[in-house]
Amino acid sequence: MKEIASKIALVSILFAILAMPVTIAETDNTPPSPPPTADIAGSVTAGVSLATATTTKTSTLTISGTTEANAKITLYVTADGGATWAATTTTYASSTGSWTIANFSLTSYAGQVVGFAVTSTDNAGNESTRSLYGYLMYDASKPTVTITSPPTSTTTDEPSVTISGTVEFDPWETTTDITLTLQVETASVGVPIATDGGFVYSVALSEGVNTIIAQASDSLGNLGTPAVVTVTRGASTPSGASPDTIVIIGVPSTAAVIVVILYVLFLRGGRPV
Ligand SMILES: [Ca+2]
Repeated sequence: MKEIASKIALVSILFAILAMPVTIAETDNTPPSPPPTADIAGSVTAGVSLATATTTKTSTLTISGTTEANAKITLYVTADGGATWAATTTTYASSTGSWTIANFSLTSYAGQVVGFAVTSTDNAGNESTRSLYGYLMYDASKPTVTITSPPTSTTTDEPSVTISGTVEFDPWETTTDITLTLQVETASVGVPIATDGGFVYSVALSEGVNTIIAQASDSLGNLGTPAVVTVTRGASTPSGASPDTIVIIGVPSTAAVIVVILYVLFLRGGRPV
């Protein structure tokens, strides 16, 4: 009897255990919505696609937006047109859902078109899909001008000198992005650049020392270091010529040649040249 009573007690305990309420924790596997694209704003304007990427010489990006309260925001960067995305920095949204990633440095991406996107991650670790901000390129490099001829400290009796040289610019730039200026004393002129970066231009000389400065900038205003040569014109002005007008001249046009001939005829009082 005692054995039967023990078995009954054991069975009762088992039933009691089975009758206990069981609590199973629910797992949150649902990722949050991605940060709304329309709410994302950046300190540097970005193009919405790779083809429309903007260019900037500002070295940092501040980006902000909204998401669900207290969620983690991760900034992703692609440098291969969106094929791969790398998580970079993170921040947390406020209790109202606003977030800001301030002064993200662009210097390590100089010269590359990079895309930016953000995700939202909830407290359970579920990460949303990416919301694209856009594409941009950081360009802080300046064009470089070299005057190859004449050498500095040149002396000449000629009333003008031909300046030749080269401009080096970034691979993503074309000559239309570059502005080249030649300055002789106080007069300056824009000079066309060949597709290979070369330039040839003739400038008039005053008597004495002429300081000639070549300087180039890109479309963002990155201004290169000036190249400088001095050319000294000797005092051998032919009698009758007028040396007091200093102008920058380019390749003479037919009209300019006609004007000069008429001027010489005028000086000679109509006598044959
Ligand atoms: Ca540049």
